[in-house]
Amino acid sequence: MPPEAFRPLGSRRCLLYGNGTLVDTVRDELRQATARYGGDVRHGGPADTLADRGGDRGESHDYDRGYDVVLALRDSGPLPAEAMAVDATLRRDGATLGPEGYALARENGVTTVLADAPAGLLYGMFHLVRLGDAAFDAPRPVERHRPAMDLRMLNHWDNVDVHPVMGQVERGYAGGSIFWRDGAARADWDRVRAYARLLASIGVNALSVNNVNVHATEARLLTDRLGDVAAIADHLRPYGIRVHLSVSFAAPITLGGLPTADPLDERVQAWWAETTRRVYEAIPDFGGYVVKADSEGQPGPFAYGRSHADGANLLADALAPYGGVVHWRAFVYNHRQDWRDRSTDRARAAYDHFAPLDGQFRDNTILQVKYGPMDFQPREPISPVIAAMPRTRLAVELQITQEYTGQQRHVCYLGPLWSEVLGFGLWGPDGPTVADVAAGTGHGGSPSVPAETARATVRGGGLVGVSNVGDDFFWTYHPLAQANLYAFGRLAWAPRLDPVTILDEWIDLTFPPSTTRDPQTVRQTLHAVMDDSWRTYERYTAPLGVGFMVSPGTHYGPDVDGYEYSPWGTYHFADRDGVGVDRTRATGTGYTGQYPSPWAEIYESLERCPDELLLFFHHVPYSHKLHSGSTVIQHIYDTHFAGVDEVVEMRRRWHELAGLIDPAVDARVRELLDEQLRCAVEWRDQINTYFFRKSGVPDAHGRRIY
Ligand code: GCV
Repeated sequence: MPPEAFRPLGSRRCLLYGNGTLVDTVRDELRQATARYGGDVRHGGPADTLADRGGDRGESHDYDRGYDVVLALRDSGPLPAEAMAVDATLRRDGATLGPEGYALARENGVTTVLADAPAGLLYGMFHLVRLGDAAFDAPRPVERHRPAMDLRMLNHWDNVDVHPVMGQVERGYAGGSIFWRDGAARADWDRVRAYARLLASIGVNALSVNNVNVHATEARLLTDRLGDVAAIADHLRPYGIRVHLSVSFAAPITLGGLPTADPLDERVQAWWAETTRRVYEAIPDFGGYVVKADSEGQPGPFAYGRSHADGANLLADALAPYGGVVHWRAFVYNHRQDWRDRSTDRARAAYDHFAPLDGQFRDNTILQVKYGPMDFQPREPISPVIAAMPRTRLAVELQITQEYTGQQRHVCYLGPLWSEVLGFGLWGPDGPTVADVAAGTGHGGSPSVPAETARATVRGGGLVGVSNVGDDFFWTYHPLAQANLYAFGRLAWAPRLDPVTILDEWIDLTFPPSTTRDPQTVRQTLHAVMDDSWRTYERYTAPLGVGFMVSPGTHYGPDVDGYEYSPWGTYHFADRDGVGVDRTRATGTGYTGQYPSPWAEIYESLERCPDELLLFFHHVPYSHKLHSGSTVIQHIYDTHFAGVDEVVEMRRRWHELAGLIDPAVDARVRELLDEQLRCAVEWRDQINTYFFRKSGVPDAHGRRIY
């Protein structure tokens, strides 16, 4: 956020009440903003607190000069009349704000933010920043704001050592890590602090600092390199962010010198208990562990004939005395598959492994499930695991880093995708949603747990996003990719927010209207370029939900058969007659049976399956008619021509911003739009040519196919 975003708040006279680290952060923010824009700040509160704050007295201004904003903890009174009135309304309604919520109101020319705990005050202050001038114009009745999800977490896939294949940040497209460089902590604390501030402004409250693929050096962050993690924690703490660590399941062997990592072995349990005790000694507010086990080569409990529940509970028990949680990832599948074997279906794997374990996990285990059954494709059905485990805390994992969505070289605003994911009715359009399960506010039950019981007992695990931030000048390489980080935080706080409204907020904060001579054009152009960019990306890449078709390894650019004969389990089965994966119960892998009704029937049925997922669930002839009226082959041609035309238009629109925004941002985006167009043309031509050659069916409109 440029300083200008703080002008409306910074030009006001602010009163702040309360104590604690996070309240001090609010005070410092207000001081900075008011010093720049002519307002002032008085940190009030009980007399004894003031006495501790010698410096504050000096710069506080006289009450009689009035004030425009009050930010207060409710128990720090006596408060000014306006705040007392808000408090009275809350009491009358019996409303609680929780540890992170706040109330906001405006009356008699005073804007008030009240919270029960310091984090609420911090988030309330950033709400005022988001509102800008609107926070200080018309009266506002008392509004209550509480996050939908308790845990709003980022995972960094950052390596301490530069990995020979994956580099400093696995699937990172924004330069190096902001935490690590060439085997050591960077200690560039200014950027870490600025990052923490940025994350607090969107409500993120947890962050893991290293890759889930834990290599040798990174494993030691748990023991002799714990000091590095503690130092990062010190810089995130003032912004209400708790640090988590990805750990290796084999750590008792590799770090502890034990002959085994068997979760039922008492020596292993004692090692984790003692190691975890030391972690909390160094970082008292440590959040917990993140684990990728028995997945893509990472060690896990299978080596000892134990289940994922045994493995997760081992760590959960070590963390429980300190209030920590273990995020155990459900991304488990066979990556050494034989492409000739049509019975193994990667999409089935997470459910097959985890659904039978429902009810066996400790309360402080959070099963972290990718939103789809495969791997963050631009279009996948929702993972059936999310509906299948009413007695397990589930977190839903999104990928903010754009591994499969253009790698921060393409404009691809993911707010609409995530909004669809979070709003998806797992038991039909009107039932509880993915967001309800992640938030712990609703569940439709399972064959063994009636919906009523599930609703009463479900506890949410929150939302997790794989970060897209690095040490690049623009933080996310593509300046417009910052909107994805922003949208992640806003949707974790309020999953029902409209993604276009979120984008509007981001545009106003990032390109404040006061910084350009034509704010209207800036806003309209950014919407024109970004609103539909995810669907544009979908149009010029793999069709109708079939997924992959990307270059193996890098995952950038087209390679239709790149994974077709590989062990990774990501196939499309195109031949001269048709394309798609038969995942039906009747004739295919049976995957559709992992869904509750009505989706089990809808996906099973060729007639009812939504067009956009057709090839994920069915193998069909090229002549198959879609609901749209088009055939599959004509749809492939049409969407690929349209996708490229849309990128041409995006580029044309962007060029209209010349002279209206920061030239450095303009230059970077122009350069990347050129690359996006080049890459989209490549996708179009390879996909269209491939399917034309396979099918022999010409384009109905006679356009150029090679
Ligand atoms: C961190 C995909 C990515 C891997 C990533 C993995 C995961 O397979 O390509 O780089 O590893 O997902 O989520 O663990």
